[in-house]
Amino acid sequence: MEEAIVRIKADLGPEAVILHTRRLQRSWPFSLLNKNAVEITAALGVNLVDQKANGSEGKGLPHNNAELYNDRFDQLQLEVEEIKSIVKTIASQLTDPIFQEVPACFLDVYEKLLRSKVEDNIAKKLVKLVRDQLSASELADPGTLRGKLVVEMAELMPVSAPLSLEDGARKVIALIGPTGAGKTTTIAKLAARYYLYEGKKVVFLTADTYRIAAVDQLRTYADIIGAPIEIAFSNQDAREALENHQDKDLVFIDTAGRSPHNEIQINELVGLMNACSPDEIHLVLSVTTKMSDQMDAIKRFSAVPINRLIFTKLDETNTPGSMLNIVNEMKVPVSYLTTGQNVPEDIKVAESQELADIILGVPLDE
Ligand SMILES: Nc1nc2c(ncn2[C@@H]2O[C@H](COP(=O)(O)OP(=O)(O)OP(=O)(O)O)[C@@H](O)[C@H]2O)c(=O)[nH]1
Ligand SMILES: [Mg+2]
Repeated sequence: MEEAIVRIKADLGPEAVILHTRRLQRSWPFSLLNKNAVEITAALGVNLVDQKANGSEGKGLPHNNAELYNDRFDQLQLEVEEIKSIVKTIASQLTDPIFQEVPACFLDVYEKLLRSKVEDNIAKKLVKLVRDQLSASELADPGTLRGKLVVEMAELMPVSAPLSLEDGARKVIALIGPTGAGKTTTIAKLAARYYLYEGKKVVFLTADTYRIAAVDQLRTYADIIGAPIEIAFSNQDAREALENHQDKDLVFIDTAGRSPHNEIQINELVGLMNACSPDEIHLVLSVTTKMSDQMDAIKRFSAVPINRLIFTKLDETNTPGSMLNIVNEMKVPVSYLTTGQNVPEDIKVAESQELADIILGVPLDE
């Protein structure tokens, strides 16, 4: 130990500080070199002048080296704890047989999926699917691997074609979902598009009569595109409104946001859907909502025969992996994605590969 310290002082000068020492028992098989060794970590430490220049003396610069190193040590200890916990998570995954004998880029992919908040079991399933289908040389190529992954993800996320309108046949579309998910805004986007770009005759029907502002919001959009709006206070009103607008191409039914925790509200919604028997019922979910709340919502709304999913607010999240979890759980195709507040611009027809790309972090194109 003394010998080592002398060498450190010779190398680093008298200011050198010992950070860590360790005695090592070396024993080499069949060797005459069996002897003890010491390992010492030393440093010249931090430049006090630089710290001052950076203005980091805010809470009082330590008065001497000992204090400075104590501070540094505490900070390092925190960092080490953090690194230990990350390593622990990754290490626990590495023991999973899935990660045996696959190239390191698999971990990259896996980590990307988890960071996007794809559920662990789905991420692992994808890794396994891709591994089983590619040869060793294909696996070694990140491009091929990613391409295959996108294909497998896309397969898990079916989409529906956009609203298709046969001549003469009216289509009734209802949007349901939790409060503030974007139902009204999405209806406005869809209606405006079909009216402006395809010249379709559109009518709005709102059953959201709990708040005056809600009716006004939809009325504003109806006024802009010059479409009629019907307000249904009861299921009977809704039936009559549908009766009165036989000549339209598209009926959009806007519903009040429902708290997934309120059974009565959900039952009311079921009643309204029965009264209107829409051709399509789209469940609108915001990707900014946390996963457990999303799962709660889909459980409650499953009382309604949902046949499409719309994901909103893709512009506001960097964890869009919840889309994959939800589609995988509900087995219902995705119809539209919305990407901002602008009516009618910020909406796109969902495509499976694009959904996969978004989840893997490809930015939304403008
Ligand atoms: N950033 C972003 N905001 C959106 C998007 N879609 C809707 N919003 C905003 O989300 C808020 C709620 O939208 P609404 O359309 O009123 O939601 P809703 O589901 O009808 O809400 P309730 O009727 O209260 O249940 C509004 O401020 C919208 O502008 C989107 O794709 N991106
Ligand atoms: Mg609304």
